[in-house]
Amino acid sequence: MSPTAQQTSNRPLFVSTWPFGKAANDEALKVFESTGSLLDAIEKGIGVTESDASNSSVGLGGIPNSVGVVQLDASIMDGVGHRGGSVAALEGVRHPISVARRVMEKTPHVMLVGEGARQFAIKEGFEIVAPPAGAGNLKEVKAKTPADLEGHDTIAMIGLGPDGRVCGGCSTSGLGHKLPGRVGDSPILGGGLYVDQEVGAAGATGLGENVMRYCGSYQVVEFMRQGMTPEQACVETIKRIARMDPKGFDLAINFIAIDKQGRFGAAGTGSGFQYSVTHKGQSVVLRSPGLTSKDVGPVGGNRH
Ligand code: SD4
Repeated sequence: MSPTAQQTSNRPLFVSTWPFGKAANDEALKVFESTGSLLDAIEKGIGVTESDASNSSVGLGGIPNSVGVVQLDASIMDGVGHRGGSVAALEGVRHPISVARRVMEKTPHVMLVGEGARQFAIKEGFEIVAPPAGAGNLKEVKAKTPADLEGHDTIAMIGLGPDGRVCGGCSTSGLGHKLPGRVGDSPILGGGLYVDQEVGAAGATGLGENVMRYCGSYQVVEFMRQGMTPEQACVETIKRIARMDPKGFDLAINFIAIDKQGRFGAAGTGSGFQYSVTHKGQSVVLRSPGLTSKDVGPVGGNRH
């Protein structure tokens, strides 16, 4: 079946955010074919985006915060065992997704932040790299504020294996010009990523503040548990958030989702967004439905 039918019986299946997710998915498929590990596939696939110096919103090439420092957020989840790991505000590491995986696999914890995450990475043998030249151009950076919301394009990747295993990962440098220490939705399990071995998985990209206040990815998975298709679940999650949020549909949020039957889908605010779908023999970039105020009744916040 073609991916445009929003369902495939081909496994593994990888779905990720944005057109740049296609190269990441392609690598994930390659890694799966050589290792048979869905977690390796997700980690190495996301690693491609993290290494892409031209990507200004993932990895060390990302836009720095308001004091000129790149702080990275990442998370990973394995449906089997319902395991998760994440890092936030991590500095100087090329592959935060790999550190998140180590947190999951080698510590009794789920999340490490800031200097603690960096020290853990060092202990685990990760190289600490100096920021790229120009990253700390304070004059230029200080002229902006977090409200400029520049450069927010995270990679979230979710995958379904031939044995029904569901895994996912997420990595970002977050909002450009954010306040130091700001953590977005991407490393928050249930926010920017959620995996449920009984149901499927979801991931988010966009303005994290508008995702994490609503446990967005968790909500998408819960809607799928209630019987919605992945696309319906993404759409209904955005509608629900827009109904409650004072900003209505002016949210800049997007979701991707897969379920255990190999159905997949996405939705975003405004004109929607592009996402990538890959399985053996096919790797495509699709456009999600977009949602605006005409798609739902009154929006803009709960009233008493
Ligand atoms: C964040 N959600 O830190 C991330 C950024 C992002 O598309 O996804 N941008 O808020």
